[in-house]
Amino acid sequence: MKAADLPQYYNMCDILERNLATRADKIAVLSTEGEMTFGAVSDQVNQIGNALLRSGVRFGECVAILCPDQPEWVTSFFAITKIGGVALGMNTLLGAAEYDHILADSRARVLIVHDSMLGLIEPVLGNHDTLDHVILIGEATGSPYPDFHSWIAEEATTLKAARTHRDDFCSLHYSSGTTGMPKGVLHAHKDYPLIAQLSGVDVFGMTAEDRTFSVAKLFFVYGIGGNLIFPWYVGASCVLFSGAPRQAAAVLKTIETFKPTIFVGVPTVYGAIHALPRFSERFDIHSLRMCISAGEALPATVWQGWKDATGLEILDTIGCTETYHTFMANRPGAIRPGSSGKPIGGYDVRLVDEDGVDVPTGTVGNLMVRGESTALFYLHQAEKSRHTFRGEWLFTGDQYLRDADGYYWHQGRGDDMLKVGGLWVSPTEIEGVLNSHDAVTECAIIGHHDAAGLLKPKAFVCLGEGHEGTKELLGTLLKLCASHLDAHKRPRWVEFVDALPRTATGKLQRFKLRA
Ligand code: 3UK
Repeated sequence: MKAADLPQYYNMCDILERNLATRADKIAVLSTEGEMTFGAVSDQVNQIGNALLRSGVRFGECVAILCPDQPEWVTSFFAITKIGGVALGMNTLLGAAEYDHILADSRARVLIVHDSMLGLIEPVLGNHDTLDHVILIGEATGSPYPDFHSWIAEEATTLKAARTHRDDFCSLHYSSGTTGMPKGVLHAHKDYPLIAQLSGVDVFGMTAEDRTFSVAKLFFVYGIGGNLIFPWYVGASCVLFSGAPRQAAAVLKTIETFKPTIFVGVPTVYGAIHALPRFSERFDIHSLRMCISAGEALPATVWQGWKDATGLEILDTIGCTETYHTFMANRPGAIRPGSSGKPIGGYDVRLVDEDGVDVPTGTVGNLMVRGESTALFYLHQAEKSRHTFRGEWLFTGDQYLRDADGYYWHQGRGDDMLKVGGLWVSPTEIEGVLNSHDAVTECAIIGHHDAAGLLKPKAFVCLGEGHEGTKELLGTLLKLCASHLDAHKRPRWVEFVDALPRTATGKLQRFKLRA
């Protein structure tokens, strides 16, 4: 599928509305907050769209959502795009300074906020004269802000979609980098059917019979793609989970209750679930036919443990906010555990050296991606945009190695790579060795300067229950490294820690370990 196959004037609310003729009465979304049919969703989308228009939102203006994953998040998102606005699903785990930046950078006119999150953002609301309305979902008694459901109650359930060009922007996603404030990535209406077809249908084979469930939240593009856009594009239902992503037992309980067929997970959650003793006997997860992973590399040991316990093979896939979704993936029946698989249809990748020259098979290079769903720039970031968006090609910042069979192996971020004794060292390789020890649940390698000021690998190690960071265990881990790694790759320091610092979306923050 190509963008040019879409009508020139296309509004992405078609992904919802294409279901109305044939399955308006089918359940579109399930959650502990209740369920809604495609017809009911469409009615509410139209009411919200009408309320936004009445509130003065015009074409191209931004409307922000700050809310846990629940039906109102979804209906608001489609309503904003339907009237030609730009939908901003805010990360629910940020601090006031970041919300302040995002409200200023996006110039959001309306904020739709859940009562449980209001306290996070309320201190900075007064800083923005571009923000006209704050609408509250949940308990609004005594609050100065209108209640969401009263705000839409009198609105008509019909609404004509704005005549958006397929290249008009319809959503804004803030991506937390390793440094600085989050960067805004704008996606166009055309990107939605593109990713749904290229990933949802062509790679994952989703059909109307499926039911998706994601631990990656809707504000994270991996989550909204896998758990909203892909299922609705084919008429499947999605399960929304408003809980914290790392509560392994709650995730299993949700699977048992709502019986999804497709699980959209991240490596840390697969690891946390696998660490629960006899989890596959204690919880009924037989409804699952497919497990997807992304966000960071899925260690082969986690892949194998999951397969042994459940019989299911996790598909490790990689995407990024800039391409919106997946561009490389392991395909069912052709999995190389520990690899990111191969490029998917619609995307080309290259591995290049520092001068932009393609590197040969077996050599680590910088990953570049080309595909039609790629964003054009970072909002208000000319400098960073020039570095990342290089004509048709996107510079991902990832380091990869392609093997002789064409599979791609992640070697860490470009900025995480270490040069030790003049030789490249990939943190991932050392972590793989440490992770292979039974006592280790997760670990991270960073570069640390020794007394002579030379960069050497340092390990931060988390241990499973019943294990202690004794001298004996330290010796065992160092011996393990010595037997599997070249001398320059062996960690010179090992620090036992309770947890590794991670971003709201679960990515390891190596810069915090370096600090
Ligand atoms: C890293 C991976 C190794 C990699 C995302 C699937 O994660 C997503 O988007 P983000 O913008 O981060 C992108 C960066 O994350 N990464 C993601 N997946 C993997 N590294 N193996 C993987 N499987 O550094 C990449 O550049 O937050 C993931 C679909 C859509 C997405 N946006």
